[in-house]
Amino acid sequence: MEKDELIRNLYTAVEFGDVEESSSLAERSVDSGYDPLEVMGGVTGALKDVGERFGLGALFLTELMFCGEAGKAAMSILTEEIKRQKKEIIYKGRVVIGTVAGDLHDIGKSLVVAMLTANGFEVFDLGIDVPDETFVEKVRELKPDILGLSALITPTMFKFKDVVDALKEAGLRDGVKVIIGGASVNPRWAEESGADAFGTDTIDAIERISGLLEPV
Ligand code: B12
Repeated sequence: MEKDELIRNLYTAVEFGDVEESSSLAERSVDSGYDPLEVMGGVTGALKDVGERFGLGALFLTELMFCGEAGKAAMSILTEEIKRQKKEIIYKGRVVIGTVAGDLHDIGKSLVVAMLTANGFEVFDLGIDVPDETFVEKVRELKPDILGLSALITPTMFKFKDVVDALKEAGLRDGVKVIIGGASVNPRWAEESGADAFGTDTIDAIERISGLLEPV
C-alpha cells in the first residue's frame, strides 16, 4: 500500500474506532519503512476531527471512546518505532499528566494524552485516581515543563489546589507550569486552585500548553 493511501486508511480506522485496523495499519507502515512521524499525522487528524464532532454533539460517547482507543493503539506502535530507530525526537516539551485522587474519569484525559503525543510532546500518563504525593514525586523525578491535572466531579476538583499546594510545599512549584481540565472546570477554578491555565478540550490543551512553554 502506498504511504498516502495508508495514512488515509489509518485516518478512517481511527475515525471509526477500529482498534484492530488502526494497529494493523500502524504495523504495516513500520514494515514498509514509512516515516512514523509522518504517519502519525493520520492519527492526529482523525482525533482532532472526532473531538470536534463530539463537541458539536454529532458523536456518542462510546464512539468517542473507541476512537480514542484506536488512536492510542496506533500511536503506541508508531512511538515504539520512533524509539527503535533512535530518531532524534525533538520534543516540544515534557508533560506529566493524570486524573486526580478519587476521580476515575479517564476518557478525556486519554484523548488529551493521545493528541499531545501526536503533536510532538513527550507525555508521561500517570493514569487515574493519582495521589497528590505521586504527582509531586513524578514532578521531582521527571522534571516536566508541564503538569496536567484532570478532574470531572465537583469533589475531586478541589484536588487541583491540594496538588498545587503540595508542589509548593516540596519547593517544586516554580519549576513547572500547571494546567487543569475536565468537563466542569472553568478559568475560575484555575485561578482559585493556583494553576497556570485551564484547557477546554484537546485542541485548546495543545494551544494552552504551547503558550505556557513560550518564553516570556
Ligand atoms: C463517562 C462518565 C463516567 C464513567 C467514566 C469512565 C471512564 N473510563 O472515564 C464512569 C461510569 C466510571 C463515571 C463514574 C462517575 N461519574 Co461520571 N460521567 C461520565 C460522563 C458521561 C462523560 C465523561 C467523558 O468521558 N466525557 C468525554 C470526554 C472527551 O470529555 P471530558 O472528560 O470533559 O474531557 C475533555 C475536556 O474536559 C478536556 N480535559 C479533560 N481532562 C483534561 C486535562 C487537562 C490537563 C486538560 C488541559 C484538558 C482536559 O479535554 C477532554 C477532551 O476534549 C460525564 C458527563 C459529562 N457531560 O461530562 C459524567 C460525569 C462527569 N460523572 C458524574 C458523576 C457524578 C459520576 C459518579 C459520581 C457517578 C456515581 N454516582 O457513581 C461516578 C464517579 C466515579 C469517580 N470516583 O470518578 C457527573 C459529575 C457531576 C459533578 N459536577 O460532580 C457528570 C458530569 C454527569 C452528570 N451530569 O451528573 N462517569
